[in-house]
Amino acid sequence: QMMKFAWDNYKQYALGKNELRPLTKNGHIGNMFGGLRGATVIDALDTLYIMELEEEFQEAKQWVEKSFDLNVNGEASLFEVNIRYIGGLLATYYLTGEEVFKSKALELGEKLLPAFNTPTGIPRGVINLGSGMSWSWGWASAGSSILAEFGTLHLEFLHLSELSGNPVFAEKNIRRVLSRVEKPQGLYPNFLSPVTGSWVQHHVSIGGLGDSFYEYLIKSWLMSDKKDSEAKKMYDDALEAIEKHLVKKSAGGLTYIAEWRGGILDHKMGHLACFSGGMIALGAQHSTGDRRQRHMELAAEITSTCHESYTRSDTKLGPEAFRFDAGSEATATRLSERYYILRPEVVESYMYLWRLTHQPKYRHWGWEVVQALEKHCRVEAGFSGIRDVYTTTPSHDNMQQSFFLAETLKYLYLLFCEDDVLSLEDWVFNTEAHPLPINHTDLRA
Ligand code: DMJ
Repeated sequence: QMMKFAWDNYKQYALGKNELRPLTKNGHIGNMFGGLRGATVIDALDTLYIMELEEEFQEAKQWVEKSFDLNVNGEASLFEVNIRYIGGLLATYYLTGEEVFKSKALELGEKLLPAFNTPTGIPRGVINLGSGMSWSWGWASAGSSILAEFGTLHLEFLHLSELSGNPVFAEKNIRRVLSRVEKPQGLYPNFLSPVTGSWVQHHVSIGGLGDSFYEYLIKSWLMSDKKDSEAKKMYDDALEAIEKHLVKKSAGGLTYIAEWRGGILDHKMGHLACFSGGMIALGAQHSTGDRRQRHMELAAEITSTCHESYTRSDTKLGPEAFRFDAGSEATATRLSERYYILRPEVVESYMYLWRLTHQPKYRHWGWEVVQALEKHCRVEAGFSGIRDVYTTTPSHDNMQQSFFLAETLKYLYLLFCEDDVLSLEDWVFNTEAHPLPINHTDLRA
């Protein structure tokens, strides 16, 4: 019902725009997708399909067939177009077998390739989908590319090669550069020059700017049916460095993953970093002995800390970032970090931890989120983010993010489904929660 409500309102007031503005009842286009439209349609497709909202799925599909225009000109984020559009189209193709989704994914994939024309082959972050010109984000120091952006392409690109028979996508491999460059204390900083292949700044984070790079290492290995041992080793080594240098316990006994700035720890976790509970639990399934137990404990502790960040607020939704310094324990200390924009990472970890442990607390925690969303984020025409999780006086941000339909609602749904709905044995979720099939080589033989 939440998904239907979110979709119906988007359809009524914003179909063809990128997101719904649920207070003003109109659409938002934004500047991340380079003139592409319908981000919410593409992000919602597989969720509608999985939830068996058939009529709504047909509405979305019709929009793709009739109105989704790829001949656009504008500055797009390579990362966002890949995870939302290519990921959404690929997943829907694999779920339905309908050609239109495959052909649009391949056509769009081709348009992203010029971003890789750099001296190192590390792509730049922004591309004009019409001219193929690419450049770095103005805010990224010294023309650098971002770890979580160039490190979050591989899953989709492997499928583009598999479906097209053209190896060019799979060959866009960033690991050649990453394996050569020296990693401070074994950690991967977030900013790398696509020209020289060296780090531009020593900021390390498992949250924003770093997050999905780690996720795509372990998921690349899983998606390859455990053949891509290079990815597994890089993941294992990175996690070991993170455990050694970034995992901390607060005075009140909460485990968290700090950020690192040139050797100095920033005792802060972003909401984005809360996906890591799920990732570490998923990876732990494939370790043995002590290591498996240690990683399952770490995953459960981080997920519990993220739950604390929700329960310590008045709305029972968590802030954008929370801190563990100057007496704070999993609470936001800055006004600018008190907002919640319908992000999925905490329920994502609940879903993985539920599926991997079957401890009922994860479903209880997920249900708390459902109730809080209904109470504080549902408005007359959709769901909206809120500006301050620490007050129940509503201040909505007037934005229904497309990832709310792609991820937050999908993970909540999967949390309450049987384990064989999109089984973790057969699917990996891209970082926008679009399911991609695992390449089970034994079945193919
Ligand atoms: C999503 O687009 C993806 O989950 C991405 O990896 C991080 N940010 C948003 C959701 O918070």
